[in-house]
Amino acid sequence: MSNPERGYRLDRLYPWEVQKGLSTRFAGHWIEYYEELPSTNQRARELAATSPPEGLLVLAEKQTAGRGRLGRSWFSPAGAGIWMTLLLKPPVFPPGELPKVTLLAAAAVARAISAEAELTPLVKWPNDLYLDNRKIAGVLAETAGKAGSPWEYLLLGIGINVNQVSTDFPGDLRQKAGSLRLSLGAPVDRGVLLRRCLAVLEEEYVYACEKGFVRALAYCRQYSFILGRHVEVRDGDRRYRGKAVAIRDDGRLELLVDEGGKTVGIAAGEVSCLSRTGKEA
Ligand code: BTX
Repeated sequence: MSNPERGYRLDRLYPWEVQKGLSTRFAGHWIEYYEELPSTNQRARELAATSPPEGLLVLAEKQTAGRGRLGRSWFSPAGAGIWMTLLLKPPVFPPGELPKVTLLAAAAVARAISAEAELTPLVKWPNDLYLDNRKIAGVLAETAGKAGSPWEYLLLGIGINVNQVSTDFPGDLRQKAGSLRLSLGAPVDRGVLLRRCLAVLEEEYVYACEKGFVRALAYCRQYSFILGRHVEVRDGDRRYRGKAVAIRDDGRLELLVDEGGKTVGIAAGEVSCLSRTGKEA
């Protein structure tokens, strides 16, 4: 419901307004806009089967079944955040590159937030952004396409908590989720931020297509939430505890494990930071 004290709920990310002043070559030149969708990634997957142009953006004011990784849900209330999926058609990325693509998108969104809101989000490998110890954004990168060429499209699903206040989050998220507004102390213009996200995403993507992921990975290392910290990583049934020492060039997290002092490279997983006593920090 609209609340006059929180005027942000009244604004909309209408495509014609988003596209005014958009400086990209293709990202966001076509926008499918919805007041409400189950999930922008799900809609993007349907669209991928119809051979859409590269750069198509699926945008929703609200998601009723927003998705995170491993079937988790992503809370996406109306008008408070940016919930979008950008369809790209990379010439070369095989599926094994998805972890790096995810980090690339996280780095691009972090750079866009730094530029527009003067905040410095940290990248929490493998796919989230944190500010003030709270999760403020997440990336869900997937592939899709016509039958027979399922890797034709890259679906970059991105959720950014922009203008929520803490009471906007349900109880289970209130302690761990943040928003740009909560960190900045003032609301942020979603349209301006969205334009900047599209510009930086396109720039990083074009750069990576030509020169690889070096630059995006360097950003993730420099502004990492976990490097140097003692962490637990859960990857399916496996659990590792140790110090996060590096993000490798292939996007894997390198962990110096507590037992045996060996290093392992982990492709995907859920990271919790531990205190010195070994408890979750
Ligand atoms: P993730 O699996 O890393 O994180 C999901 C977890 O994050 C949830 O289990 C919950 O604990 C927490 N969470 C849920 N919603 C929020 C929120 N709004 N803010 C902070 N924490 C939250 C992260 O997955 C990837 C999320 C991508 C979301 C985008 S939105 C547009 C696109 N469409 C779609 O369905 N998903 C993507």
